[in-house]
Amino acid sequence: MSQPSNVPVSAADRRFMRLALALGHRNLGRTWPNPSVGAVVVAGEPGAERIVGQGVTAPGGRPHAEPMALAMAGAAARGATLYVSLEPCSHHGRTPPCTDAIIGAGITRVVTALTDPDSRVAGRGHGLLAEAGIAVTTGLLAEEAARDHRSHVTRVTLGRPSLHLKLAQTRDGFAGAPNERLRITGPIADGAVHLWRAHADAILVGIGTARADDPALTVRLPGLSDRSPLRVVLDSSLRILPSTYLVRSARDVPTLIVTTRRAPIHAKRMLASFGVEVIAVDSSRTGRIDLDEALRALADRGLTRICCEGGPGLADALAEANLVDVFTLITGPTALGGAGGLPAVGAALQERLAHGHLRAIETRSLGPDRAVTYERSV
Ligand code: AOF
Ligand code: ZN
Repeated sequence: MSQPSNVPVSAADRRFMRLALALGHRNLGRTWPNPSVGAVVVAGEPGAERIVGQGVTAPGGRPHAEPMALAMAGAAARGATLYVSLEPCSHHGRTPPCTDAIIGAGITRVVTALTDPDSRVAGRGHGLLAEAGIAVTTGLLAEEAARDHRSHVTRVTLGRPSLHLKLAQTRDGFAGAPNERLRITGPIADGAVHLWRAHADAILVGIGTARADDPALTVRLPGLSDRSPLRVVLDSSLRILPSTYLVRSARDVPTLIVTTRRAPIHAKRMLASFGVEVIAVDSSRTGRIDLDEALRALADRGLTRICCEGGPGLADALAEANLVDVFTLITGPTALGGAGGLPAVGAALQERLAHGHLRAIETRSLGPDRAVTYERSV
């Protein structure tokens, strides 16, 4: 099979790929089990380019981005360039492969950001396009694309979803004061958290947080209130109470509880009567939920992007099990001093940070709060 020829890319190529990435970014959290891909069709000579089509993977994962962009372009796709944030698929799924649609539309150049690691594609998409005489350039803005497609790559290569851990701490490092509900972060940081939620397939918390904070874990941003993802609680012995908001509101926003096989049957029945789904996985040697198994079970259901909102106990267990792909630590302006309770960053997470397993990639001011985001370095 002929291989793609990597011709030099121009500033315009970068601009159009940025647009494809931005389009794909929009539907993050809505396309699982599929990745959210962006595609742009550009016609015209260099210096006089016109965007004639755009597409993003539809909610639920189908149609794919490329046929949407090609349909918008119509006859203008003939002789045009297609920019796409992931290698076009070459397999016969629920619809014919995107490579057929691209060749059929008369596209003469394809620029992609990332090779699709899905074993049904894995370079075959690029190869088929090149074989059809299309000029193929790969790897443009690959680093940016790898961030948005991290979930797809992790699910396909490791069989688990990607995990973004978020923790808030006081200025002196506490997760909060004992026996007291304390707001650590302000409204601007809360807005950022809600946007992460909207871009996740599921939000994960431990039973400690579910009981202590009684959170809603919904997206409350104007225009995005329909983007609340699935809410997942890890609860090894089903200690969750029917009065918990996550249980009471399960008919409005789906809630899934992951437990162990030793959970009492009456608790399962109670939860089912509220519309809460319960799945059981193996427990670890210490009798707690095996986190690898729990994440695998979520991936088996098609979930690819998990945002974990704590608390500190679950966060540290995830760090210990080496399951944290991205970590955001938000620090508020208030110090608790002697009134402080549990430290937000536990020993295992501290160690991962100290040894550079998680390295800082971004620092943002969110009103009076500061958010540092770290990424897995290997
Ligand atoms: C594309 N464009 O917009 C997306 C792609 O189950 P299917 O048939 O929909 O195929 C899913 C696979 O297609 C998925 O695992 C990934 O490899 C690819 N996703 N490919 O050409 C798109 N979302
Ligand atoms: Zn496709």
